[in-house]
Amino acid sequence: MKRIEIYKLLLLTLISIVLASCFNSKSKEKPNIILIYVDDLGYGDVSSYGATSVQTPNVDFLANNGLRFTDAHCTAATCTPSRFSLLTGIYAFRNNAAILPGDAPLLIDTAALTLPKWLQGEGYNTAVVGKWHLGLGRGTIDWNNQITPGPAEVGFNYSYIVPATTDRVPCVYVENGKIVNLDPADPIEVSYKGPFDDSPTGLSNPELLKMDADSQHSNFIINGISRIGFMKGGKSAYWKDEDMADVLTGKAITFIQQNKKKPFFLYFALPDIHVPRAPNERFIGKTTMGRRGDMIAEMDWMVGAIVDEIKKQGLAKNTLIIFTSDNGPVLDDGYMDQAEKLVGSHDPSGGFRGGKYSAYEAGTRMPTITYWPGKINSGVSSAVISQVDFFASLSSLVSKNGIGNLQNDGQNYIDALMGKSDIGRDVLLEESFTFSVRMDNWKYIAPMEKKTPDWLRNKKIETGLSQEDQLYDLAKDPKEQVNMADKYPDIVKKLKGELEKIKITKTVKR
Ligand code: NG6
Ligand code: CA
Repeated sequence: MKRIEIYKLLLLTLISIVLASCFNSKSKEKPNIILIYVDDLGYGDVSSYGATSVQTPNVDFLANNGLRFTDAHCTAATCTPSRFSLLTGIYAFRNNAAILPGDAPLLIDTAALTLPKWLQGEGYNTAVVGKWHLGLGRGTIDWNNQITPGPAEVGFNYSYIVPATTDRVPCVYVENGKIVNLDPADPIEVSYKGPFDDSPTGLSNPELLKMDADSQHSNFIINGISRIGFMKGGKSAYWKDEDMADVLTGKAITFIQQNKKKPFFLYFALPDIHVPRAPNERFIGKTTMGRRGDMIAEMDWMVGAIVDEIKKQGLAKNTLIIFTSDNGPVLDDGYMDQAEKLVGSHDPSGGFRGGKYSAYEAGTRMPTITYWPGKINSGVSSAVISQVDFFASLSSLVSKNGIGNLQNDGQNYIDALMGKSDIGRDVLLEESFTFSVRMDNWKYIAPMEKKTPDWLRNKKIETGLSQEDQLYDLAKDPKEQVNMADKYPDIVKKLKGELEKIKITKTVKR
């Protein structure tokens, strides 16, 4: 072979090596995404958002070194609807999503394209660890066999879940569709209709309880805590509430370790700080606010453990972490855990009105932080963000065309999430037991059409529900005190029109 031909050959080989390595590193460059989704954490519940009665150094680390949002929202003031929208990019009302009992069927259509399913198509390994609360199975669930459909059919390669919430049966973990540690000789049954036998309940045997509860939460007792609903069997599989933070954080860390070589999506859905509040003893007394404050300290530890693991594995530069919550804060949510008595000067709603279940701002305005060293500069953003946009936004981060022309309610605000733009939503929908719509400085709360449920009426919370139109000027009146609906009928009409536009949007194409 002539020397010139040898050079040509060498050059060609070199070019193909360079091209191949570019291609490979490109797929490796897809960022890992960790979504830390806290339960019932209010805008004012962490120190980086103004709390002083509790310190949250790990959340504050993300806030100080990432982007802290001041006007970011979950889609609804309760859990199931927010989680539905987060994973599907569709408003919860289109699917009648409401708080689910623990034996409800899977709420998400298994044919629907979801955020985790779409990421799987992009080469991601996906996991949900923690609270699910989106239903399981179809119709009657056989808890003793493979429970399906569930997270796997929604797009998660791995799942280790609390099926509903920690105040609802069944109080067992489900890993990849199977109840963990279930003894086949002691099969498990679940009912929300009535007791199976004369096992003690919170009502019949209050002396067995670690904390008293209201009548809804006074059914079957597990680990000294009465729950909503009844169970039979499955004793070896019962969870211990005080160990839950360790168990779930451990599962999340194992998933990270096992997937460090390929892009992954971890939806870490913390059961903290939802009731029943039973933190690990390491956190008891960490605050002066009793169990609710101590749960915040536990939640902060969980966040720190994940961030430390990411650093330890050398993944920080290639991992986007999003920290946020599913609905606003609540003090008394059914258990006598002294949250109201011990709250002191702490304001869980961070200066806004309302909280969990409420149409007022604190129902959906969430502490929200994006953290990605080297890619996101530290700072504060006032962009109006909704979690319904996470699917479209994250998809455009992962691939140039994102989810393309998939028609759902979400829009692409990746530039806002990355701190490249301050432009967020023009129109923001907030779901509660009614609808609120925000545009410019105005917030419109639609009259409550249905009857307010009794349990909600009996609570000491500001629901924001009224038979009248409500209009607030958030620029002058961020605490929503003065209803301006009579003074500005044209603005009411305009925002009502925006709400109608959202409502009549055509059903979603997959
Ligand atoms: C309510 C429960 C409350 C909590 C909530 C769900 C009663 C009286 N209240 O119905 O304790 O479980 O549902 O919370 O039963 S969420 O964060 O999952 O939406
Ligand atoms: Ca919640």
